[in-house]
Amino acid sequence: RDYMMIDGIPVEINDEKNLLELIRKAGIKLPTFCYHSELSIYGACRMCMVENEWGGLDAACSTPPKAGMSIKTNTERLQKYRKMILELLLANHCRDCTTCNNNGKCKLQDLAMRYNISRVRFPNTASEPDVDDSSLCITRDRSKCILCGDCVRVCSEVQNVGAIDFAYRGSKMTISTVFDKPIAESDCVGCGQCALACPTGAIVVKDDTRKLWKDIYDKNTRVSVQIAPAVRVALGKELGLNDGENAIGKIVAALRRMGFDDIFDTSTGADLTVLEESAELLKRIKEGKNDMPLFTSCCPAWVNYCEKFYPELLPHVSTCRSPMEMFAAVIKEEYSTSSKRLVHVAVMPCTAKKFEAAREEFKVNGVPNVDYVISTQELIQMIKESGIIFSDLEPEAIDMPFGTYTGAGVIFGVTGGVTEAVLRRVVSDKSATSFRSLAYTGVRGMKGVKEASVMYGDRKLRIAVVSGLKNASDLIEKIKSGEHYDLVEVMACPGGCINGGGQPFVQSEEKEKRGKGLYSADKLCNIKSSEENPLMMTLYKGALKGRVHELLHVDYAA
Ligand code: HC1
Ligand code: SF4
Repeated sequence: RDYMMIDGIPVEINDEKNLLELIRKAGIKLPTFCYHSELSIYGACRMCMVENEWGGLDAACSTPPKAGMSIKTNTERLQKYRKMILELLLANHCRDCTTCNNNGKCKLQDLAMRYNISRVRFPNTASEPDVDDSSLCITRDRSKCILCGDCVRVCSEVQNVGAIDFAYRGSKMTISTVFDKPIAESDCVGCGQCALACPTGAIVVKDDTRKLWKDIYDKNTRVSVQIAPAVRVALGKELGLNDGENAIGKIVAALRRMGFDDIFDTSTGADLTVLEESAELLKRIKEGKNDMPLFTSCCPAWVNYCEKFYPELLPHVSTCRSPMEMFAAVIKEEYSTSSKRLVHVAVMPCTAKKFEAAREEFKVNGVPNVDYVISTQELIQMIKESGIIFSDLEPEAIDMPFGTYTGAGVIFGVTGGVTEAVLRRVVSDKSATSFRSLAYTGVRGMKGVKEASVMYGDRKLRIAVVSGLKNASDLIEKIKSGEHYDLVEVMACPGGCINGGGQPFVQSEEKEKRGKGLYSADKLCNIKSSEENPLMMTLYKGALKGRVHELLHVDYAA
């Protein structure tokens, strides 16, 4: 076994990539702005410097651990050094913390507090706000940028989009789109991963809560809401629960107290998607045309990416609307005779859903089926504003008439979930053992690329599951060079919606807990397969009769 000394204590080295990981394993919260385990090392912020045994300084993020090494993480010199960096950053940063969208979530604010910075010795050189509000998904304010480059690296390395990059040099250095165009006119697909990675308020989720509050308070408006699968396992920690704990009952209770009139679960919409998407898959297989593989279509950032970077693949993208849009079309139909103005809200882990909701394809007479999308982060904000003590809430049930959903719908929120749900629908053996074995085909787990094969009659279905758009584009290149798949599930965010751009930021281990939370929620559902949801039959015989194509499908290739 290999050991090294950290602050005089021996720490075992396992497979830690760098000192930073080992130091954190040893229980020391070493500060950093620019280190993310999933991204390349940039080493620019210098906050993670440690002192080696010869008195030299090493950046912990870019130094590999070595047996016999000895370092100190907290000396007088390091304290001074870190304070100096923080003061320099603060001198150049706006200090309107109390009105910043990122107040309470900002790393700069957090570290300034941790290092007890009560005054800044340098003159204030902060620039005026420089806000780009053009995107429906994210808002940028360059004056709050600390040039850590996290957004640039996530956008190019994880998402293969490269919508933003460093521009200019020296004191003029900034993060910019090509030709400094508004972000909405760039290649940005709205995934929000940059906002998730941004340590300050320089990139944040677009805030739609103000207009929503207005509608909630308006007596002549009936506000219905649907809650996405991944939201239930991601807001607990911020509101006093454990990571990954399924909080759906408390969310329903909170929404009811806030004044929402009808509360539903997007998992019901996901059941509709499963039925439509499996039918489409089987039809395509039967017809044997040149339109395989079938790509899933529920992730709007993936659809945007496909439209922008691989338009020739659009005929391969499922014509199924996302669960959010299928369900919204059905809900708006159900309440179309209401005497009140109808507003339908979707609580989503995703920023790109804001864009999807505004797409022309999902409007009827110019009115969107989903009027607002509120991210998990915005929901947390609204719950806090309401003064609700979330952890004390008694869980409540969702409303009828759309009160039933299956485990298949719930697992949509984690990478591989859509595939597993579709497989539950298409396999002929519906026993518990058969469903359990589907879980072990390779579709589960947090890996960015997964493969599985399942027998359908005497045909072997080949399936790929990818999350993160870089993984998607690598797979597309493989397909283009001749690899065959029948079904490809793509989720733009690594890990799927549980790690959506609108969720509170967490480290990798916590993402896994969110995934596990959804699989536990599935276990609690007494119906596991979408076609067994009794509501489906009612819908297909009722509201959807003769209107399946109109309400549940969309042709992105058109
Ligand atoms: Fe998702 Fe979906 S799973 S896209 O990740 O298909 O956002 O949670 O609601 O629509 O159901 C997101 C999550 C979500 C849709 C479903
Ligand atoms: Fe890049 Fe996604 Fe951010 Fe757009 S939202 S800039 S695509 S990371």
